[in-house]
Amino acid sequence: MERLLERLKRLSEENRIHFTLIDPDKDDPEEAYRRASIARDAGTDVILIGGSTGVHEPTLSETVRRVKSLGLPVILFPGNLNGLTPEADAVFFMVLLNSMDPYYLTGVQVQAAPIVLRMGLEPIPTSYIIVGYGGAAGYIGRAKPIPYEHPELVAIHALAGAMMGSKVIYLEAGSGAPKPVPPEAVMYSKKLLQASGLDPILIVGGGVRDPETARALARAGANGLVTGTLAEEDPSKLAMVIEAFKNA
Ligand code: 1GP
Repeated sequence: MERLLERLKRLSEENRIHFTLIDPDKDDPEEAYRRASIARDAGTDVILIGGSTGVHEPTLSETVRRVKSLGLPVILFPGNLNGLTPEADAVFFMVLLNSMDPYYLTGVQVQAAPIVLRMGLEPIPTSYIIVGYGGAAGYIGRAKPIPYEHPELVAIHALAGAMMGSKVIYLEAGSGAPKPVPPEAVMYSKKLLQASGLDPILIVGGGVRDPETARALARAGANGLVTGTLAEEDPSKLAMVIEAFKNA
């Protein structure tokens, strides 16, 4: 069977990928199912499930089971060890590249690695880079967010992530960010990633609420867009954002 990473790579080469993020701390399994089904109808490709705080493993497993019944791939987006469940297809095996805390750089990965193996989850090596606002992920992950005004710093973090072996580079402004990752940061990152010849999948998320922003990020070179809050606050807009991102 095709591995999910290969499928993501193929999807990103054919077009672009939209991810819908569901936080199992905010939504119970039924609500998560409802939200994911709206997102599927709006054209999302992949469901990400995870959050920074309050993840209760049995609820997480039930949420993944319910959401998986919709037929979309489900990737875990864990904030910690409690974000793992064998019910999912894969896990973003992440290093929070600009964390100041060794726990988020190697500690949690060492703890998680044998569990991921035992669960049979496909690990997708991912560099997670916090920009600007940072939100709960930045605070909990003890990140030193890269200022919005320094897209060149974002780009060299992305490049370092690729050179260390990440197949996915995730630029994160933080859930509910008042300002998303600037398109310049995506553009500079894409340029360096392409120049490296490694060309991992470049994903961006946090604070994207309108089609114009989604289009600008796509044109800057993003292969993937993550939205979470939008599906909670304004599901009617979701289809427009996805359409704008994919057909930019
Ligand atoms: C957060 O990037 C995601 O990890 C999604 O952010 O909730 O602001 O869409 P939003």
